[in-house]
Amino acid sequence: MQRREFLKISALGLGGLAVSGTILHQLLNMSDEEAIASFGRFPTYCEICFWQCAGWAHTDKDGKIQKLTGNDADPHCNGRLCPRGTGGLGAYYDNDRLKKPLIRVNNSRGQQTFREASWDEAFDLIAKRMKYISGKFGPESIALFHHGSGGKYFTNLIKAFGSDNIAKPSFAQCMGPRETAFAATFGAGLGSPEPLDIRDTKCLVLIGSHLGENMHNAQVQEMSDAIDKVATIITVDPRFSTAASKSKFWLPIKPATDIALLLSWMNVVIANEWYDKQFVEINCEGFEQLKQHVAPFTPEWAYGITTIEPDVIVKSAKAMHDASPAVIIHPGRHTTWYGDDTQRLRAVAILNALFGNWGQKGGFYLPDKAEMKHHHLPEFPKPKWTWKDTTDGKYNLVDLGLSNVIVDASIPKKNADNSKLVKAWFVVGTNLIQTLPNTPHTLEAIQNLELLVAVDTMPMEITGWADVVLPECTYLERFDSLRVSQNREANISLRMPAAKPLNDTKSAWWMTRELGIKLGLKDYFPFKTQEEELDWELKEMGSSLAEMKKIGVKTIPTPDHELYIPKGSKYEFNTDSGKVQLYSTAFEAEGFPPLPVYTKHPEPAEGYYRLNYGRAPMHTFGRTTNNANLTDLMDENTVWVNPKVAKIWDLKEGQYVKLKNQDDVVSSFSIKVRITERIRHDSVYIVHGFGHTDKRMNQSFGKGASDTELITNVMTDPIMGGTGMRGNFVTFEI
Ligand code: MGD
Ligand code: SF4
Repeated sequence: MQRREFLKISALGLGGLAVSGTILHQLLNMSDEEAIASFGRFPTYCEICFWQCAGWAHTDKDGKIQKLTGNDADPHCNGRLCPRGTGGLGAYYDNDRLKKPLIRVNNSRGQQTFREASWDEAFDLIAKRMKYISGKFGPESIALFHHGSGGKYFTNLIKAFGSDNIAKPSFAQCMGPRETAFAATFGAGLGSPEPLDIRDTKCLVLIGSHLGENMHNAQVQEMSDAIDKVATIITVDPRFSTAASKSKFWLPIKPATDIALLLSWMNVVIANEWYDKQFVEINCEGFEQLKQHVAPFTPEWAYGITTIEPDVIVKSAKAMHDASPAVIIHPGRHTTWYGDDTQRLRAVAILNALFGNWGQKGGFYLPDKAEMKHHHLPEFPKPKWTWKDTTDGKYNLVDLGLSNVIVDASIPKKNADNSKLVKAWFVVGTNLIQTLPNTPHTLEAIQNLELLVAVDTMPMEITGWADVVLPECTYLERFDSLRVSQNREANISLRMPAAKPLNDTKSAWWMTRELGIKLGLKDYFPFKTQEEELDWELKEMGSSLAEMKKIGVKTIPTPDHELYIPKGSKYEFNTDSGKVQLYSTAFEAEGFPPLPVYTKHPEPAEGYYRLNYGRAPMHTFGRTTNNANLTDLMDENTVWVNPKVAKIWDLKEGQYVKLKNQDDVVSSFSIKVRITERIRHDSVYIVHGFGHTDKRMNQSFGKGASDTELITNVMTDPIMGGTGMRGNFVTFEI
């Protein structure tokens, strides 16, 4: 399988879908040179997913945006946007976009009875209610949920108002276990883009990471490079993913048993002395405890749990050893699966450490990041309490807000101290209804609020529950903060508008300043325009807005930054001891197992199948499923069913069924059956983000099924509070 073929497959899915006759096709027909020569060109970075590739928005002679292309100087994309990014124009041209501020006209949330309002009226109402709620319950009772660029500005506003109840679903519903586990082991989380030297690796292990379908641009490109250079790919997945089809080893593991496999790999690596003795001796602590701990976890033991044959466990471990230190056990992103996720990710971190791949070519490189100066702001008031004070002393290893804890803190408890109650939500760029598991619980919290403000570009489900809806313009119509990202070389990227905002939409930067002024917080908003602010920041970094408008991306390498450390050298890790903690003293101090343990998880009852879910390369969560360019490529999800299961249920390819979960929750809409050997007989698989229930979204309403609706069993991670979502089982309603 050559690079070009893998990229094509991962970009369009195994079906190799045709795009001819679509808008996307016409846009793609224009070469970059033609576009640049004839049209205007504005730098941007993509907001269609959070990889944030930098590119150009091209406009025609009438100033209409016609095409998006990648910026050659950008290490996130190397000049090529993925299909979603290229189709990002569909977000701008979407007729269903929110067009004006909306105010609820009756008191019943969930009934979409809004009237249009002016920005001034909307801000007046929000400011008045915020002051009232703050007077009655304290400023801490105002919480913020956010995802995407606009969140930063609202974070400043909410902090300036006196609350630190701020959370992103990309932590407790996504990367939280990974970041907590790597911080406990190596002293720091990994951040984004993860510093993985995939292009030079000799062995890449994907354990529950479906890179290629999960389209993180440069990582997919680097994986293609690695495949070209004949790297060994090892994929552990109950589903035959696109990556599995490119792998030397595919381990179709029984779901929920990954920790057993990881422990067994450690057992084999230590028993055969396949670990990096020098690195372990100089840079790690707790090796003897680890050795004793994993001694019983033989491949034969793991076989009984994982269904992976002992021989395959040994051979795949040997392949990692042979490649080391140029080996990567990929840490993944969406890691909230079974509630013991931080322990699973600790096992991933430890296995990486055993191969001595830290700071090594083909392993983890040491990233560089530009230092950014911010204009001096007055200090934020110190809140009297935060979400952490509502958890009875839990989650002490976590600093970032947990969205699910803030939801819990919004529901008054019977016979409990309700002095720390959240009473208002700002929801910026996140569709909490589809994003948080256990929707009835989210709705119960919403019904207890005194104010819900939703800031969105689309009439997504969450906006239907809001009291005030603020329509943000899309990323192609606004400036935003500089993208300052870690990479092999520190770099920054500019986003500027390529066109005026359509309708009466505004940027989040503008909204927070205007609202801040109404709240008497003007000192926190020293710049009159975002252009002024960007120019000030860029000049502090030795560039300027004028320069960045021309080049879009600038590398600002830190002098003397080293990408790798010499083999055999001592490195100072940011843990208590300065060493990699194979045995976590931080976990021990909090009463958690200092070494990862395997616990058995419930299995499906007869006639039920584990609900597994993931991504498709042409969509990002639910945010793209109304984008006409992308629905041309995929307009509904399907439920993957093993042929054996299809036979039992007499299911036919293409037939529509409803899914019902273990708590008798039935999907709102029917979903098409896809019969395939690529899924195990004990599971089904659907792509997340479909099954929208808001009729205002014409492309996506009623298309496919929502996995979130069916996730009513949430297994909370005791270490970091993440919401494990893969312990739900479904059956068919035909
Ligand atoms: P989306 O559903 O795409 O993802 O959760 P979210 O970030 O909430 O919602 C994005 C929202 O942002 C949409 O309402 C969209 O219209 C809006 N939006 C898009 N662009 C803009 C913009 O420029 N400005 C503003 N203001 N709004 C904008 C993602 C989260 O979901 C994550 S990170 C993960 S990994 C989890 N994945 C996941 C899963 O796979 N399955 C289930 N069941 N739940 C999951 N929850 C988590
Ligand atoms: Fe945009 Fe694709 Fe890059 Fe994500 S990977 S930022 S969708 S171009």
